[in-house]
Amino acid sequence: MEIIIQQTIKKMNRGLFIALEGLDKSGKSTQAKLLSQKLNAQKVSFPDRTTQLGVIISDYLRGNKNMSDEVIHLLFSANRWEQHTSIFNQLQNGTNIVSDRYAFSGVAFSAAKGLPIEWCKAPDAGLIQPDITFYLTAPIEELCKRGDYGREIYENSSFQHRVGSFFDILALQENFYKIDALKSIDEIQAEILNHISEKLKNNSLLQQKKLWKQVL
Ligand code: Z5A
Ligand code: MG
Repeated sequence: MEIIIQQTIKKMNRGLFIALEGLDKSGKSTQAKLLSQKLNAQKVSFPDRTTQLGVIISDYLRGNKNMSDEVIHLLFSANRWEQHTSIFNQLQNGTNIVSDRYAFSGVAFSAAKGLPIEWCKAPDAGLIQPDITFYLTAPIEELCKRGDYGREIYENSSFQHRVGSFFDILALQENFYKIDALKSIDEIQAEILNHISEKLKNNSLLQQKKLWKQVL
């Protein structure tokens, strides 16, 4: 199936931009890695901890740096703008991009702290809008059991519930494709590829769009 997808994307004259969003430990990074291999895509991750801003963000997430909710929100957004031109150019050159988290994480996490949703969206308005966004979700009580849960400051269950409710709101507003994160890794990957293939059958992906231009 991935070969048919790649051939269809080639006819679009630009790359496809896919974002993976969702709750902590829902398997975004696992799926992003597999999908980027299958679609011969460039993988990007947010936060991008490799830049100077990313190092500050990483210190904050590990509890080593205090910052106001507004300042850390703007840093997360700036960390995406750092990659904007590179993502834009790669898409124009026909390279597919798979993004492990994107601006929707920014909104869900900061809104969960009490910042207004429209305020949270504003600094990311004008970034490239993903063509398809997958939303991996499952009961937090199940996801807590996975991997190294609890290492970073946001990984506690009451905060994650609030984050989840804002992801649910965004899922409706932004037309995310929702995936049950408790399925097996292979089942989820197959569902993702299937949905991409279905989306490519209509013309809705022809125009590259920008995020939230209307909020400015
Ligand atoms: N944040 C923010 O506040 N504002 C922003 O703008 C952005 C982010 C962009 C760090 O993100 C934090 O930054 C994050 C949001 C906030 N908050 N927290 N906490 P991060 O992306 O760097 O976080 P992470 O450490 O990579 O965790 P994660 O992304 O939440 O995990 P994941 O990528 O979704 O899951 P995974 O690493 O692929 O898998 C987790 C474990 O589950 C691992 O052991 C896998 O082998 C296992 N796994 C994966 N899939 C499955 C299935 N299907 N079944 C069973 N087990 C599985
Ligand atoms: Mg991850």
